[in-house]
Amino acid sequence: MKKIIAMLSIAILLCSAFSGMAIAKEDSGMADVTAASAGEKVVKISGDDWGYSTPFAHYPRGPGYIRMSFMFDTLTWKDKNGVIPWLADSWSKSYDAKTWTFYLHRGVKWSDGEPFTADDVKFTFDYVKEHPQKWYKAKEIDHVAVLDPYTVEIYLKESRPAFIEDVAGSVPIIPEHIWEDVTDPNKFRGEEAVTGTGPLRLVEYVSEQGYYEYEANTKCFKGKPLIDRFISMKVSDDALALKTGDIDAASFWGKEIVAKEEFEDDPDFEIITGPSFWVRKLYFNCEKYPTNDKKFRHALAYGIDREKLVEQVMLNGAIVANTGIIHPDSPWYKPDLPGYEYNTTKANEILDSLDFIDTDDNGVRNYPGGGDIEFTLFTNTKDEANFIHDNLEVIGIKTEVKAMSWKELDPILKSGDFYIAISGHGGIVEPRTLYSFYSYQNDEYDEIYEKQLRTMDEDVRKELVGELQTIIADDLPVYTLYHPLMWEVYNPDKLDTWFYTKGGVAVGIPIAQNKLIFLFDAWRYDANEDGIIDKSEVIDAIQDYFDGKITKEQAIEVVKLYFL
Ligand SMILES: [Ca+2]
Ligand SMILES: [Ca+2]
Repeated sequence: MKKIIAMLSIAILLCSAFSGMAIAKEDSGMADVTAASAGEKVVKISGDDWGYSTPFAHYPRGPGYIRMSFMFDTLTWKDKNGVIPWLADSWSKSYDAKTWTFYLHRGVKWSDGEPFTADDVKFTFDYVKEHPQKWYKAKEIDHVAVLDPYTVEIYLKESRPAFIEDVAGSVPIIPEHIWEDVTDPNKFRGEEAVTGTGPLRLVEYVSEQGYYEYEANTKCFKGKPLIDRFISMKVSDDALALKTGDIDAASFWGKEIVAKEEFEDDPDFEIITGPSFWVRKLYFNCEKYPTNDKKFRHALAYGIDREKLVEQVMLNGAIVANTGIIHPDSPWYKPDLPGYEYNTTKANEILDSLDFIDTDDNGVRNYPGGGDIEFTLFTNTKDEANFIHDNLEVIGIKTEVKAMSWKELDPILKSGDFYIAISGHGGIVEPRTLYSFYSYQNDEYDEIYEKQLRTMDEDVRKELVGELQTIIADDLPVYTLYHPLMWEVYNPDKLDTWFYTKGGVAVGIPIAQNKLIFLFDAWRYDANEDGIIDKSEVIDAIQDYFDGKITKEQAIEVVKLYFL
């Protein structure tokens, strides 16, 4: 008790010191500081059109989810160290991981002023069962019970030890009072549709220009955002736009390593390096002849020089991928899987053994007693496809490269109207990324996938996840090509809070646009990252307060951590 009183009196002393000096500052006529804090703080990034930012209308890829997550919060979230409480302060699970109880944060309000309660959580899961969100269908939910306005229990049909990672940390909660009357959520637009609890609120969206303009949600339960306005828009050249100040931050990856390097010695910019949790793959249609033949898939894998692709096309801005999909830095990674090292002799032998012989001597192998083996190679990036086109030509397989946007490519993969295609995705840090392969059907695989979901013992689960990777690497429904390296380049004068999320944002999105960058975090003052706010770090915070960079309340939060 004595200690608490001592702490309080020091804190009070500091607080009064703050207010005294704040007055002194104003009296001394520091107009520039006042003007800076009165002016709008706008941060701009580059980006495409990723659909309207609701859980039902965003484009189902990482950047679409990210733009939606600025408004819509989840029960838990992740920062650079992993899972953190968010709409839920804490949670517990039953012994079998079938019942999950969440204790919600009190005093959270939707951006229209209505209170957020356990009813909204129950409503969300009930609603999603009838109207699937872009990335979530609530299939594993049995029912949800509201115990009181701040306690909610989620009952699952089966054990789900990774419920936090797989569901609670990624399913956006929506306000019941708004969505209860919405019958076609995919088409719901306007101010009401983007009512959320998060730090920003969408105020303008222009699809053709990929233009998103967000305003700070000053009533956000995590505190007033650090910026007033956030804009994401299409620019023709990210590096150039950064230099001219048209944008304040941009993501670079893979072969853009060259553009990134331009900023390395530029004192106006900072660079952080990402986790590379993304994979580019060659997809085979496993339901159509001849790509439904595993031996044929193996032949093509031997015929593709991944090392050279990484070196010459990716300019070493990538690493050769794990054939089991999961990234080598993930705890779920299964090492030592076959890589199908470039070997045209082996490729040719397999193709010969399948009776794919160039009978008419035009350089392209023929089907037994039929025409040339010729495919359209669908892709969204031409140069990689051209490289593979040339590789396959060497082993007598003819391809025609057809490049298009993600939005055109994704439906083709889904429809199965292809033989081979190049695509990719993030999330390759968690087992749930191993869920689907478009045309690939394998009952044994599906069984192991379902089993690992329910497995409580982490070591046993890891073995099962390893088995999945082994099956993929052997069966090759996809042949993984590379994991791109990633960087965020930003102007720290505009916003200096960028970071990469441990395990990726939500379902493993490896982009540095976690909404936490918009919010004050007293722990950012732990400059030497020893988990302790030291005296010198408190002094930094107080200095920042006097420089007008943070508010009095924020400085006090740092001071409080010092006394913890
Ligand atoms: Ca031929
Ligand atoms: Ca420290």
